[in-house]
Amino acid sequence: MNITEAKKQIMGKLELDDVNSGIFYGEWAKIEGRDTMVSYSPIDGSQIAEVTMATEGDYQKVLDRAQESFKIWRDIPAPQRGLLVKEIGNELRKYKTALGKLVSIEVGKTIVEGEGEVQEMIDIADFALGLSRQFYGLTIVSERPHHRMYEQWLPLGSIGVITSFNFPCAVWAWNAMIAAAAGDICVWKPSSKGALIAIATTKIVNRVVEKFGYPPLFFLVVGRGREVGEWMANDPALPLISFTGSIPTGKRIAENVAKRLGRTILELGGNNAAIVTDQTDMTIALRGVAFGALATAGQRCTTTRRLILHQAIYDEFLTKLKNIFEKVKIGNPLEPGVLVGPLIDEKAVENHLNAIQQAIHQGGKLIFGGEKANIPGLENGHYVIPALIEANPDMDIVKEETFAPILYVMKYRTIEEALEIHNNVPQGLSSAIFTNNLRDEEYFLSPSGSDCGIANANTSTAGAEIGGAFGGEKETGGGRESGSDAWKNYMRRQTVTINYGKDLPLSQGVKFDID
Ligand code: UN1
Repeated sequence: MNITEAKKQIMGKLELDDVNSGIFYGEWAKIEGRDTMVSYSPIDGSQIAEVTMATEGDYQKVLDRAQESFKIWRDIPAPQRGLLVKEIGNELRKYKTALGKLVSIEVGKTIVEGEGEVQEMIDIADFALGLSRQFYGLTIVSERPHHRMYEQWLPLGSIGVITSFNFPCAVWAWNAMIAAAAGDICVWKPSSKGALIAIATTKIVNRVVEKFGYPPLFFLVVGRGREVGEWMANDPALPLISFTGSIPTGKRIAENVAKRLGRTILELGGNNAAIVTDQTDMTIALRGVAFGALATAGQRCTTTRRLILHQAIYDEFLTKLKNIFEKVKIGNPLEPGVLVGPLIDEKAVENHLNAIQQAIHQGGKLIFGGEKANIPGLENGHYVIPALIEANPDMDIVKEETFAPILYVMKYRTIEEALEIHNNVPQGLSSAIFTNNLRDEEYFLSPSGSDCGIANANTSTAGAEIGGAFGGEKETGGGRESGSDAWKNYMRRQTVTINYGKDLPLSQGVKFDID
């Protein structure tokens, strides 16, 4: 299917025009008088539509309205807030195909991955509904007679969510659905590469908010990253900034937010490795590594970028993996059967080519792919052939995250050595071991094992479920989003002490007799 045809199917359904407002402050800001940006499809380089960008005045209006909404929303009981989130999940179910296709058109994911993205939003809405009845706090015994202590969790405020192009709406939903159940208001700055997806998503969710008669809860500010990102990071009206993106930008945001003592959730780069031991189910390991390295054309934070193979299976595994790389279908992600779509833009293609050059220069051996891919009829798209490179763990390029399908392959002898190689990078997001050997698996999960936020056995580094807390250590930033108790980031904890006695005993036995 070509883009024109795909566009025809969905633009009307998603209420998108040739020129769209990128600013939602309770109503959509007018198109007139604002700069626009063009959204191009990485599939064929064609223009999809234009989007207006926010001025500083627009941003201020968003923040003012968000504060007004918060005053109402924070007092709605959490289980009722959950019912809104539930309905948003149901509405998204109706748009799974259309929004999923827009994800394919605007950021180049395959059709199944585009729909998977929307499924992730639906899943987190279900999760947040359940959570809305479970914002539990502890009760604490008091050292004083006739005193009671407990913890309660209260809404935090308006929160800023800055998302990346590669999960253009799912990562927003991880934040927004939990934040909404928690009683917060969400101000979203999407990647300009995924602006239309953000607009379509905001339209879908706001229809539900309006139907319930609530004030606007999900605001949108499309604009230049440098500008809007800085406004948000420096704004004390946003007690929390959740940022997904590169390590350098994350560091800048974190610094600015820290200057005003705000909170951050950072989900920055990953440089994830899979270890394959000598006792492995080859079929599972090959599938897991291929999916991890190739899905989303290597543009996931969780992409498998390093493969650490036991010497006994090294040659066999690599030959089989090379076969898969050779056969994998690269091309138009709207076509069924295609597994690797385009990179997001020409800069990403350059980064891919440069990283491979550097790897070779630093002593790596290119054993497959790496060049630009020419897809007939899609000459202006941004396609590359995934690369397999035999590398040495000390090469500088192996320690960097290149957002492209490049897999560095390394050899190990003992499990201890494998983990040393594994942990020898600045990032710490996801990791995997493929093994049937219990001792190797347990070593991988022990304190001497993987230093990542996510550690998987016999499944890929990529493709996490929303139920677990998602995020990583070291330069990945330490943030946790989506499942488990990540909701605590979006609320403020209050420790409460109640005296129901007829006296005022003080803690630590302190006496303060005023008569
Ligand atoms: C990301 O790349 O920022 O685990 C998120 C995965 C997806 C999320 C990735 N569920 O691969």
